[in-house]
Amino acid sequence: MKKAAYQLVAAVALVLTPMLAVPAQAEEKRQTFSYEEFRAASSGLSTKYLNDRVDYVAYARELEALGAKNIRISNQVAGIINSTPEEAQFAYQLYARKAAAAASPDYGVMDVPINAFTASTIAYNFPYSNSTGSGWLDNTELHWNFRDNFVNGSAPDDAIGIALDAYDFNCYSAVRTWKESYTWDGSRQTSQDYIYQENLTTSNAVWRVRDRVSGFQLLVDHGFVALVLDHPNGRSCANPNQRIVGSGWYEHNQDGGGTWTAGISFFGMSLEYSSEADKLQKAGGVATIR
Ligand SMILES: [Ca+2]
Ligand SMILES: [Ca+2]
Repeated sequence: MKKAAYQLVAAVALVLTPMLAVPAQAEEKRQTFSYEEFRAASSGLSTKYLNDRVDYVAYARELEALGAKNIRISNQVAGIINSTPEEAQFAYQLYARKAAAAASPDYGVMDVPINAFTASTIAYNFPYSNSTGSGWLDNTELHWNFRDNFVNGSAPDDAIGIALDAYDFNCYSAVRTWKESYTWDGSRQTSQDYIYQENLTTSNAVWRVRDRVSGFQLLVDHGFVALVLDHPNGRSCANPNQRIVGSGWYEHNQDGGGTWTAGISFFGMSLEYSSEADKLQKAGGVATIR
């Protein structure tokens, strides 16, 4: 049935093509999104593919269907460094099998189990067009996921950081950040996403994650934040296809109080706490675009 329908569409398209004669440029434009449209179209993919059951390949295929290119993935704990989705998936499956075979979970610094959460850096770009122009948007994202049965969020807020290596300001400009968080079953309370931007410069950003439990659910079971560079078409600059290099970190803390201040650079993120808390930081790791 599907094949027949496809053949029919193909046949109709063949007949109509000379009549429509759409200019190539208009055809291309119709297939690109604004940033907001891209985010709306990709909403929910992290629940589908980057929650407790991880499928980097299927995730990447869906992003690519929306125009994403150059997808690279890092997940330092799983030994994944700037890998293609296929390489990342292979390594992740080995890691997950080993972790499942371990008799009991290891414990990290203080009392946060080492397998409480994972952090991945995912980098890619996609073409955009909107009312002001067109170009490419270079995304560096930090995705986190707590085990669905890990329900232990508490003060102070968790922290996420993303930092970029030096890039040519004449070619690129940091335009925006993005944030999404979900409960274990993919529910998203859009009126309250529990993520607050702490700091934003041209090369890094820090967010606070209000990891709280309600109704036996961790409100921020999984999600991501993104730091996005705009690469407009038609800029004259020395290196228009420079490799963008970014890295991300997630630090979970619990059973403490007070607050923290964050220091961040391309080489790492460190938090200074006003009072003691159980904590564990994981690095997504370095991922590049182009
Ligand atoms: Ca989860
Ligand atoms: Ca916390």
